[in-house]
Amino acid sequence: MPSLTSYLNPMRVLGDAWDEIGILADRALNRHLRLAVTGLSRSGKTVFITSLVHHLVDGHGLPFLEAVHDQRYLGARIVDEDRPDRFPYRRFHADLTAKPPRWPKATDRLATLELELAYRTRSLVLRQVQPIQHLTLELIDYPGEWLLDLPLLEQSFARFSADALALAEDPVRREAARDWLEALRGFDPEAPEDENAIAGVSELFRRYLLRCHNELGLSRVQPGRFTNPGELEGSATLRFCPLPPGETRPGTNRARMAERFERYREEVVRRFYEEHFSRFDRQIVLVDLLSSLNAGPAHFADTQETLSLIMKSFRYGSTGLLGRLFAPKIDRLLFAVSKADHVAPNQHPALKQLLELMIQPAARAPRFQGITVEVMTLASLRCTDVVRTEHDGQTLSCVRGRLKNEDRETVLFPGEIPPELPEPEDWTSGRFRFKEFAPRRLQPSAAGQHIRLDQALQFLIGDKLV
Ligand SMILES: Nc1nc2c(ncn2[C@@H]2O[C@H](COP(=O)(O)OP(=O)(O)O)[C@@H](O)[C@H]2O)c(=O)[nH]1
Ligand SMILES: [Mg+2]
Repeated sequence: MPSLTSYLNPMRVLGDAWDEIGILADRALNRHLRLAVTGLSRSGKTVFITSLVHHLVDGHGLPFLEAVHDQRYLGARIVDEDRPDRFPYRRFHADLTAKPPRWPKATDRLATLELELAYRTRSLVLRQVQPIQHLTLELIDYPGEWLLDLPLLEQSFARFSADALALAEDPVRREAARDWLEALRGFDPEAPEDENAIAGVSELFRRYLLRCHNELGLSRVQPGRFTNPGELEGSATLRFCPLPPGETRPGTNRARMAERFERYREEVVRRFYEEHFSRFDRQIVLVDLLSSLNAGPAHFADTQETLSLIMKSFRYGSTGLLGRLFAPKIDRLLFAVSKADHVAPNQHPALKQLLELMIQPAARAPRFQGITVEVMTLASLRCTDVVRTEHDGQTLSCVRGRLKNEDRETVLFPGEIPPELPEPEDWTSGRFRFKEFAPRRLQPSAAGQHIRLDQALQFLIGDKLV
């Protein structure tokens, strides 16, 4: 209850009244919040969702989530856990709580998980009628690679082909593309349709993209379902590849490939935007910035390019060209550097600033005026401690943890994060040495198992728990 003094303070009374009206207005809307979690492969989506649910079940270790801080949060339960498209929380949770714990296996498709959160409202009016309120939180995990397909919506098969062929000439990619390009020289697009020949050359194209994605670690790899097929694994829809220019005559190899490209564009890309993306309320994009710094300037540039493509998705529908029909309704968007436990906390401000610089140009665009964009650094599962060591009379902040596939703990100095966008000459050899850590076992009801997961939650859902 507000204290006596607050009744005597007119500003405070007004503030409380606004708060009350805000809560009541919110309660008139539906109590279902769709929070999408995305990021490129291995950016940390699975671990993020698993840790999030682990903590939300009883609200432990989340002091920065206001409802928890105010002791109004009561807990969460998973709804309809056994539906086939569900995020396999139990399995991933079992991985992280096993002795010894292991990182969950990679996933490549859209999966959802529904939680029902219970909390006590702070509304004076609602407290009289229904003091315990519920919010259904739907978490949607989907590969960020799918967002990179957005430009295909505006492209013809000829245009897609020209762009992809030019990209395959890039010095970083040329070698990986060799087998496919060679097969393409022996492939006649104007010949009568031959499904075997089409399948052969398309498969080499797919292998080229897989090499770019898995071995070279590049993220601009289109079409996204070739590397992250999800439910399209093995489907004929994926049997096409870019072709050199030429006229499309019916009954030819080219005609069949062009038709499949169009089907991909309409039934895969457009459908994803219509059925999923345009229905999300909030979105977190996880970025494994440390890995891209580790991999060098070409990868860093690729990540930057990728982020600006991803940003375009959120402005999607604001141009007349694509129509406003399924413009996203997202009102809060969080870009988060994941795995921040790879570096000491004194590096976190620079890490955050670096990501801010990377997304800033796109975030200033007009469509973003209705979206609150926030940038953060976090670790869903903290696997390290900080130790300070002396080196040449200087104090260094190092991290201590067990490296992946090693038995003992190691102390290492992972390198300094540049607070500015690094120039090519800044990449002196061995400047960044971020190593992968083994997971620490997720404990029930313990504090300090993550970094800023609660602050991320406060931004993403905190305003709905009032
Ligand atoms: N140290 C650390 N490593 C993490 C964290 N989150 C993810 N990782 C690492 O990143 C890998 C990929 O994470 P995952 O959640 O499977 O990525 P996804 O492909 O985006 O779902 C894991 O296997 C871990 O090695 C974290 O919070 N801290
Ligand atoms: Mg995953």
